[in-house]
Amino acid sequence: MRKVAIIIAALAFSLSSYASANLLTNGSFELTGEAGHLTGWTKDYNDNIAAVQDNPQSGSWNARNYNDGGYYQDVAIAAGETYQATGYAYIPAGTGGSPWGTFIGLKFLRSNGSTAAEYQINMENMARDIYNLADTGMVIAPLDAVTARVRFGTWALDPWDPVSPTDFDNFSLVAVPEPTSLMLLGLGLFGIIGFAAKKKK
Ligand SMILES: [Ca+2]
Repeated sequence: MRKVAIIIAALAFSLSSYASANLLTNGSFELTGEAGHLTGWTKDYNDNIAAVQDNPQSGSWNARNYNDGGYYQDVAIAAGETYQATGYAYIPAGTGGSPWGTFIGLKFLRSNGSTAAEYQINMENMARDIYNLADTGMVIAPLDAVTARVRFGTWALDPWDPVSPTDFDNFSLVAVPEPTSLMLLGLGLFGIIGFAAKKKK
């Protein structure tokens, strides 16, 4: 019976990690590497984002945008599967010119780099001086998509500048298990329990 308990515990653990594993590298900006605390992220446009220790949502580090600029991270995904991207942005009180915007987004890309689907959460009208959550909800990767691109940044249209600085932290991209695969895993667990109970008799 003890063996079975271990197997069930292992299955439950793998199930919970499957449901919640963050596919992003360094989504919290706490890791350091060849690109400092922005390791894992790639510049999208402009040179105004740095990792700082001034205003983390958690941990010690966050990404800070000093004017306008964007970063992204690409992750290989499975077409047709369900994903969910989340992240947090902090816009201080103050006036920026208009038009400008702060966003957190998710793109699904084809193998040739073209966009198959795009989700963008615009955050400039959310509450100031707090971290606000951006959540794509559960979205299905198009059948011709091979990559998920998680993006964040602030854009401005010359001569207007955004409210500055804008802080970002705690990005996550997770694969959401389908109800059918969850059900199969559950049935597997019941099967093991049933087998163990029968064996004990
Ligand atoms: Ca952090």
